[in-house]
Amino acid sequence: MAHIITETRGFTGIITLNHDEKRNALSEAFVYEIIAAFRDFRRQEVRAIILRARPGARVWSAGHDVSELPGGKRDPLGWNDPLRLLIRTIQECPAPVIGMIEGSVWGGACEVAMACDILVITPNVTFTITPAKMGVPYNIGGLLTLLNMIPLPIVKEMLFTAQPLPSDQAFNFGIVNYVRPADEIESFVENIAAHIAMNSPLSISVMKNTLHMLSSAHAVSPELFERIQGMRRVVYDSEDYQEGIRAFREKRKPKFPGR
Ligand code: KFV
Ligand code: KFV
Repeated sequence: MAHIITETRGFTGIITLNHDEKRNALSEAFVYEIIAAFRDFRRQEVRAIILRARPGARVWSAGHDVSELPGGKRDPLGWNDPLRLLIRTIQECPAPVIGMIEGSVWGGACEVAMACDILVITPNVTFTITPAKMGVPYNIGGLLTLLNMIPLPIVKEMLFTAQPLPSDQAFNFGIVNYVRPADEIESFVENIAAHIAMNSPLSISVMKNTLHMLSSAHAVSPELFERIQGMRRVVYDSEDYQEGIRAFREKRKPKFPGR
């Protein structure tokens, strides 16, 4: 059964995450559905895409499907992990993606939001980035997605405390474009999409692509890359990682030994 709803309005494609029972957790199957919708919209040459949850959703997305994270001794966020595929799909989509967000956003779903080109949120939105609650070493590209949107001291606080960042702070830090009440957000976002659709899609897609290439143009030497991967490996091989995943499954607070 499909867990997303897609719709085209004029030149705008709308993807609505619709898997409330699992709080829109990003399982592989769910992510593949979303990616397929992006592919269809590309074929239809839509000029803007709105990525949203159902009206009134308390959780926009609960992030990575924790039940699908490996048990250990393997990179939990490798190149072809569903979360990585979804992030690249949004970044490589020629049309601007507007994240329309209501409710709480967790873990990898924060990165999905930060990969969007424009963010409009309701006042009840919180962003909570949780790998440290799970003993997960977030991946390099993923940290860069966050760093490109969130000022360094703020992203550090979010990563280290795993506490929610409320909407007003997200707005004040320039992380989101607008905060709008739930009953206005839809027409507000559709208006932005309509403005985009009136402009040249060729000009827009090249500028989007170029901005992405420029913002990800960090030179990392092979040695530095291997060093970071080596540090990450210590974490996903650790007892902390095992404990983090186990605690989540057992619905209890983790007790990290720190090794
Ligand atoms: N993965 C897998 N299943 C999840 C899930 C997740 N991230 N979040 C929720 N579910 C399932 C949950 O197990 C339950 O299934 C159902 O969704 C409803 O969740 O079969 P079940 O038992 O019915 P509840 O009952 O927890 O819902 P609620 O009381 O409304 O709380 C919502 C929420 C979002 C606050 C809570 O589900 C929650 O804390 N979820 C985990 C949020 C989180 O820490 N996400 C980060 C995942 S790790 C990650 O993204 C990454 C990349 N990383 O590096 O850490
Ligand atoms: N280039 C050439 N001529 C221009 C011009 C421009 N950007 N902007 C105004 N003019 C001329 C206009 O053709 C007219 O000449 C006179 O200035 C007064 O303009 O020989 P004419 O017909 O008397 P009006 O009548 O349009 O003045 P007004 O009604 O006061 O409106 C002002 C304004 C600024 C709102 C309007 O002129 C306008 O929309 N201009 C174009 C603004 C714009 O889109 N600029 C971006 C250009 S493209 C660009 O900069 C880049 C680098 N890019 O990549 O896209």
